[in-house]
Amino acid sequence: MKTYLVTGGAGFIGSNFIHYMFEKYDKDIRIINVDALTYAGNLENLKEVSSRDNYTFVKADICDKDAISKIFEENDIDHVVHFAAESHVDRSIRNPEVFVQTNVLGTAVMLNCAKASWELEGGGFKEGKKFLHVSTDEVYGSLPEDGGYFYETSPYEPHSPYSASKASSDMLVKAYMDTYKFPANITNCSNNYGPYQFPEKLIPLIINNALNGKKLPVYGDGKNVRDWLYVRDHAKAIDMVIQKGRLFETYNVGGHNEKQNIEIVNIILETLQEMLPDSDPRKANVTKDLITYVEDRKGHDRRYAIAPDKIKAEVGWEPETMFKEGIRLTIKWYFEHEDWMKNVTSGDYQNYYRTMYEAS
Ligand code: NAD
Ligand code: TDX
Repeated sequence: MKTYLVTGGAGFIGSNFIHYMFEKYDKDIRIINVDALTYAGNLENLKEVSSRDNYTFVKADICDKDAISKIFEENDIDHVVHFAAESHVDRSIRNPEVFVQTNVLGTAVMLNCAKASWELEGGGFKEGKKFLHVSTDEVYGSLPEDGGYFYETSPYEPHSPYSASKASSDMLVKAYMDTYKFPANITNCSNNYGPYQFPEKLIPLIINNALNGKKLPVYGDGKNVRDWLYVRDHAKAIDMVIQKGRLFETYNVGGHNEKQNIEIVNIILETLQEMLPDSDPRKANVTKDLITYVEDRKGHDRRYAIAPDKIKAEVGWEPETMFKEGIRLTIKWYFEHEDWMKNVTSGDYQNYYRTMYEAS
């Protein structure tokens, strides 16, 4: 039985990954989830798995060397799946330090503890171990509007404090692979959407605001392009890279689904109109009049697009969920989880929202 140490498993992608893994492998794996439960971590995301014998939650900060090495001392970890990070670009523009702390230092602690636990006395590493570092396409910078893709060989050119911190963490993983032959893979994925995404990110923010008749803030001219991937497809890609990816390689993961932000907002409005019954009073709120162009994000990258050719050729992964289907599944999930949204938008979220969108 393989033991997975998942970091950041109480966040958006981490919790989707844990659900995916238990649905696929059921009792044949063990998962230890280590998460500091920042504003973005929510144990409610995992309530269906929390009573499993083969699931353990540890509340700890990945920067805490003692706590992390204790997990490695007490368990024979086969695979680390490293999601834990500060993940929101706008927050990184306002408060970069915590991004360096968690994303760079935290990754260094995870690498060091895994290395110490996995290395053999005579050199090399125990058989079958792997550290999967979950990263982003934002490390490659921005593409021109009229073409081009990010490949694994594209140069790193991060612009935001978030992407600079993720690029630094990728470089650390690369340095461990080059220096120690540390068994790892890096995946660089495009924008995810789906259940359990915190409503600071574009898609859940627009769904939530539209349902509440609140303005829909679109940065700049709304024509920035992102390449959207349904989160379950990302979870599957990570599992496949753990199983089949060649050690020391990087794999780009993307949806072949480029859309301008304004297109995303319009699709959400149209889908909400289709899905809400006429009897639902919220239906009247959902109109294009809510769209409000606001000041652009500082240093806003214009376009991201992934060429997922390598992961398809070597690992056999391809995106499966078409955007039309994925956005319906996502909206349906938010319809069915109104309490989840109420809980995460109470308290601190209100302060964040006021400072971010209503202060100027
Ligand atoms: P998220 O913000 O939803 O979740 C992050 C999780 O990490 C939370 O549960 C939080 O409590 C935890 N965490 C934060 N700091 C921690 C610390 N110091 N110690 C332990 N736990 C800590 O993020 P997400 O969107 O699920 O992203 C997960 C990973 O995937 C990140 O590394 C991110 O860079 C990467 N990624 C995200 C996307 C995307 O579209 N969301 C795309 C590509 C890559
Ligand atoms: O209110 C908004 N209005 C708006 O126009 C918000 C929150 C965003 N936007 C724009 C900015 C981006 O062009 O929408 C686009 C998507 O924004 P986010 O959802 O904040 O995602 P992005 O900045 O592209 O980064 C995401 O994808 C890559 C994740 O947050 C990162 O963690 C991941 O690495």
